[in-house]
Parts: sequence; C-alpha cells; structure tokens
Amino acid sequence: MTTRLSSMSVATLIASVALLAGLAGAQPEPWVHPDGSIHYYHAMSTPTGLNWNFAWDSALGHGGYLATITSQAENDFIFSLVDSSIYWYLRPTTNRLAGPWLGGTQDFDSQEPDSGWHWVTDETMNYLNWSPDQPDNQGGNENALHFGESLLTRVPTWDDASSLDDSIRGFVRELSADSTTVGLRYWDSLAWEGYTLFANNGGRAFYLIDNKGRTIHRWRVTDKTVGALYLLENGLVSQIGNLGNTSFLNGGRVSLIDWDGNKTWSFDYSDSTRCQHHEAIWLPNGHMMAIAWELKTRDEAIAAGRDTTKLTAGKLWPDHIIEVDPATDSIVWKWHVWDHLIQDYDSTKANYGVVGDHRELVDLNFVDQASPNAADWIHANALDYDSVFGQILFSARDFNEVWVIDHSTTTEEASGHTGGRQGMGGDLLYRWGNPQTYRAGDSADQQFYHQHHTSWIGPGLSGAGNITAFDNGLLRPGSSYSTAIEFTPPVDSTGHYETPGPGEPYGPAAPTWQYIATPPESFYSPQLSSVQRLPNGNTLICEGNSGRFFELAPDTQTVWTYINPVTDTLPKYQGTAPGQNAVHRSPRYAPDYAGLQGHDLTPGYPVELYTTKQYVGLAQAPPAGSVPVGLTVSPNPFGRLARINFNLPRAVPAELGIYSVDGRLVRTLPATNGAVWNGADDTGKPVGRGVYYCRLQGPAFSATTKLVKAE
Ligand SMILES: [Ca+2]
Ligand SMILES: [Ca+2]
Ligand SMILES: [Ca+2]
Repeated sequence: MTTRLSSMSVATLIASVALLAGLAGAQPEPWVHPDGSIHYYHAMSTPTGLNWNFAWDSALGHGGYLATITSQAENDFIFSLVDSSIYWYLRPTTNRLAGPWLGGTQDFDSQEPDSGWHWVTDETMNYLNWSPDQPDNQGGNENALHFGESLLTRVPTWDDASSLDDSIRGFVRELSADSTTVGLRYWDSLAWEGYTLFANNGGRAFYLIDNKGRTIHRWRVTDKTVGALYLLENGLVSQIGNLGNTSFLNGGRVSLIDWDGNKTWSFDYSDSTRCQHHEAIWLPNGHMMAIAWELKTRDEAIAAGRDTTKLTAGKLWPDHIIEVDPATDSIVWKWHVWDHLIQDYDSTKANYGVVGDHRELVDLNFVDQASPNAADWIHANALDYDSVFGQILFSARDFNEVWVIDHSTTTEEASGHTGGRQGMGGDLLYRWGNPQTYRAGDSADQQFYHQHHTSWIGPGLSGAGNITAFDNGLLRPGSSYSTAIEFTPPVDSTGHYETPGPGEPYGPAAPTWQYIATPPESFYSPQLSSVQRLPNGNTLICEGNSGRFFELAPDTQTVWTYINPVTDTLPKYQGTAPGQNAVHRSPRYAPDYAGLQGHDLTPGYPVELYTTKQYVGLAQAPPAGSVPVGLTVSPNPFGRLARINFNLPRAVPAELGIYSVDGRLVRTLPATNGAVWNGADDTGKPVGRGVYYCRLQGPAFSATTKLVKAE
C-alpha cells in the first residue's frame, strides 16, 4: 500500500523551511537520465543540520522530491553536486563524515537491517550502493538513506541513519517527469553561453533562461505580447502590446518594461486609420522605429492604380514606418510605401508606368497567392537598422522580399525619389527574395516564401554585413518546410547596391548559407520565427509556431534545443504535450551584455512545472498511540510567530491545523517538524488575539495543544 501526500501549501512550506533551516544551495543542475528524460538536481545545505523528515518536506518545493538513485551514472552525478564540505557533517565522536539525505526510506516492521527499503517515488530500488557493512540499523532506529559514512572522507556510497538525526547538513532535491516534453531538450558545450529571452505569443510574461533551461528572470506585464521582444542595452525590455484594435489585426502599443515589470514608457499608435504592428526597433540615437498599417479606402486604392478585381476586401492596409523620439513622444521621421508605387493597370490613374523599369518602386498590383484578397497586402513583419550606411532593412512578407531603404533622408525626401545619401529619397535601394515583384526572373529565382525576421549580421560576427532571414516556407512549391538563410547583398563601401541589367534580378543568385533540416519537413513554422548569428559562429533559430528554439553549429550540428513550456496563461507541466506555445523570436544575450548588468542572474528552477512525486510506502500503519508526537508550541503565548514542534519518527501523511475555540479551521500548515504560524488565516489576514488550538492529525495518531496569540 502506498500513500500519497498532498502538495498543499508548498509555497508556505518553502518559506517556513527556508526561514528555519537557513537552507542554501547551489543551482539546480540538469542531467540526462538513462531513459532520455532530463532531470534537475538541486543540492541544498544548512549549517545547523536538519533531519530526514524536514529534508523530505523541504524537497517538495517546486514539485521536487528527495533525490532517488537508480543507476551508477545518476549516483555519480548526484555525488558530484554534493562533493563539497558544506553538505557533510563531521561526527565529533567518530570522525566520520555524514553526507546529505537522499530519498530512500525503510518501511515500518521490515526485517532489519536491509529489507523494506524503497524510494520515496516508488521507483524500483534495483541499483544499490551501500557503504561497507551498511545498512546496519545502528541504535535500532535507522530508517533513512544518506551518503556516507567514512572516516574523514566523503564517499559516494550509502548509509542508513535515523530519520530524526538533526546533524545531517543537507539534501538533494530532484525534479523529473516520466518524459521530457518541454523546456530543455538538449545542450552541449558547443552551445554559445548566454541568456535567451522569449514570450509566448499573446502571453503576459517574458522569460530569460540560461542554456540549462533555468529561469534567470521572469517579467509579468499587463499587455499581451504580439511582436518582437528585445532586451535593450539600458536594461529595459521593448515589448509590442496588443490594444485589440478591431480595425486591424493586432498590435498598437510599444512599451518599455523595467526589470521589475513596470512600464516605464509606452507609445500608442492605434486608431481606425492606422495601427502599429509586429516590429519596433531602437536606433542608436535612442529613437524607436516601428512598422504600422494605414488604411487606404477602396477609392484611394483605385485612384492610386489598384486593379479593381484585387480589392475584394474593399480597402488596403499598406505599411509605413514611424520613428518616435521617446523624449517628446513625437514622430520625427516617416516613410510610407504608398509614396513609392508603380502600376501598369490603369493609365488614367496615379503611379502609371512600366513596372519592369522601376525596380526601385513597389508594384501596387503585385498580390501574393497566400493573401490574394487581403487588405494586409504587404504584411511587413521585421525591421533592422544599419548605422554605418544609415539604411533600414524591411521584411515585406507577402512580396517574399526584403527591401532596403535610406534613412539618411528627411521625411519629405523619404516621401519622394531624390535626396539622402544614395540620392533616391525613399525609393527602394535594394530588394531581394522574389524578382517577380519587379518583373525580373521567374519562379526559379524566388528565394523567400513568406519570410520573417530579417536582419543584418552585426560587426564582429561571422558573416558580418550579410543578411539573415527565417524563410517560413509557406506555399513553397513541392513541400512546406522552413529554412534559415544568410545571403550577401551586393553593396559597396558607400552603401550603394550593384544594379543589375534590364530584366535581371538583384544578386546574389543564391544564399551564402542555408539550413535545411533532414528531412526538410521536420523544420517548419508557417508564421513567426527568427534567426540570430551568435558570436561563436553558431546560429540560433526560433521555430515560432512550435515554440522550439535550437542552435546550430556552423556545420549545422544541433548543439542546443529548448521547447517553450509557457502557454498564453501559465507554464505547462513537464511530461505534458507542448502546445499553445508559439513564440515570435528568441534573442540571446551575452552574459556581459550591458542590459543585464546590475541584475541578479542566479539561475533558478526551470520554467516548466514538475508534478510532486512523493509516495511513502506504509507497509503497515503504526498502531494507535504508538507514535510519540510531542506536540508543543513556543513561545506560548506568542506575539508575531509561533513555532510548532513535534516529532514524527518517520515521514507519514499528517495534517497540521490551527483551530479557533469554536472549532473552525483557521489555518492549514505544512506538517513539518518545526512549522511556524505567523498568526494569519489561510487568506493571509491576521487573526484576533486569543486562544487557539493546534492539532496534528495522522493516520494513527492525533495530538492537540492550546496556544495563545497575545498581539
Ligand atoms: Ca532519480
Ligand atoms: Ca532500520
Ligand atoms: Ca547505518
């Protein structure tokens, strides 16, 4: 028979345990179990010592349990975490070193010394690693497992000790699930060390994790995240929030969020005629630059030369770019695609000309097969800025192209065709990905299929000056799969792009580097997603729809994989199927990144949740009255805190409650030796002064004592 304990009041339990025991620990460490699942182990220590019952309760935190050891490899790994003096107690009378508690316990009434041992998780205890002559049931009451003991030596073998032995210095908490479905899936030493930032698409929290999948920081915010997310060098997170604009799709607000989740600045650009969306970047001058839709009516579209058969939505949402000075919240620069059109549909309307002669202009009647009737005709989804050339990279998803435009223009120049460093005003300086948009090349020259996240590779990185993109591969002929692409634009040292001959597409003819998975269809995200070149030459990819982040070495070997465990509401439990975990992008930042300085970057627990696995076999319940509980309260009367002491000879399911004189349960406490009551009820409100009763109730015992709250 097994009995499962409830995981109630885990937070209270952790708080009280930490308060009493002064528990400290290293960071949780992941390790691949022989069955392929990833377990985390967290070594904890206290200079004052703690008994097994206390350790066992403490290990419940975060869904963990006292570590169980089912293989030599697991034993070696766990021992490596505690092979340090802070976890070991030197017994003064014997000079033997007693190591930390583990999750092994012995049933009541088992044949001594070696029968009835089992793991608290009910895992099979096939692997055994007793120290010489152990277990020995010394003193007649040894029923709990720990590392040790040996003369002045820390040993990776086991001993039985009394579960009431308060001298043991620590324990190891383990987190696991039967399978690893979310969170960290793979890591090795070739991965570039850094911190990865992500938010669930539509979620109200951002997470920063290290390469071991441990939480470095979590931000909670009020707006739903619907676009690119960046940690800026000033330590603020730039977020795109959804204002629920019903005239457009989503977006509308760019916010800056501090480390504590406070909004320090926001800019709303959202009404019935325009709406910010997808992307907002921050320029070296401290300005914010964002993509936005603007409404063009059917009449306006026709006047500009739109093919009337391509207006089934009755309107168009061409994109524009705004640059905002956050000091004044004013728009200091704008660029509108609407100012750079060409059309050969209606000679009586504006923008009429020969499309193939004007690669610097955007064909108003180019429509994509993915969205032939959409008002959202271009669906821009990314920006990047190059401060050397003063140019903007613009991802025109439904043109299957990236465009480069000049930022060294005035807003007036940006609306025309002259001015700026390249003398072309706001016309396209360069475009790549689908030359059919300017009537050059054919379908064989199409490189992109609804790409996302295009950016220049920054100085000092492998491929600096090249452009990377996540090519989603939506409607790719033949088969749907995504690729990561790097290509080398034909630009000279002045920022001028080599112009191809008439009817020829812009170069290059092919990417410089491209990642296609094996098989190709195993890597596919029709939406969202990102690509980032890392300082060691690796490439970090966010496969957005599935929330999968993975890092490739230059030879495309996978060196790190993580599955976003967060849905739009909460992290999922490990072992459950991933889902509702789409992510726009997953930028990684160096440990010495300016935006991280001054913050506590100590790794915590993984983001995903773990189910508490605490089963303690009760071969036979102890007879009534045989358990000397020894329930006392000190001080009594008490002021701020009452410490509740009792002694259970071993871990058994028990309930500890505080009752009013009329028998009402006012507070449930963790049934931990040395529980603490702060004089508050279960909602956290202080109860009045007066008499209360504390009751400890177990399967075969019950004890009650009176206590007085004096303040
Ligand atoms: Ca284990
Ligand atoms: Ca025993
Ligand atoms: Ca022993």
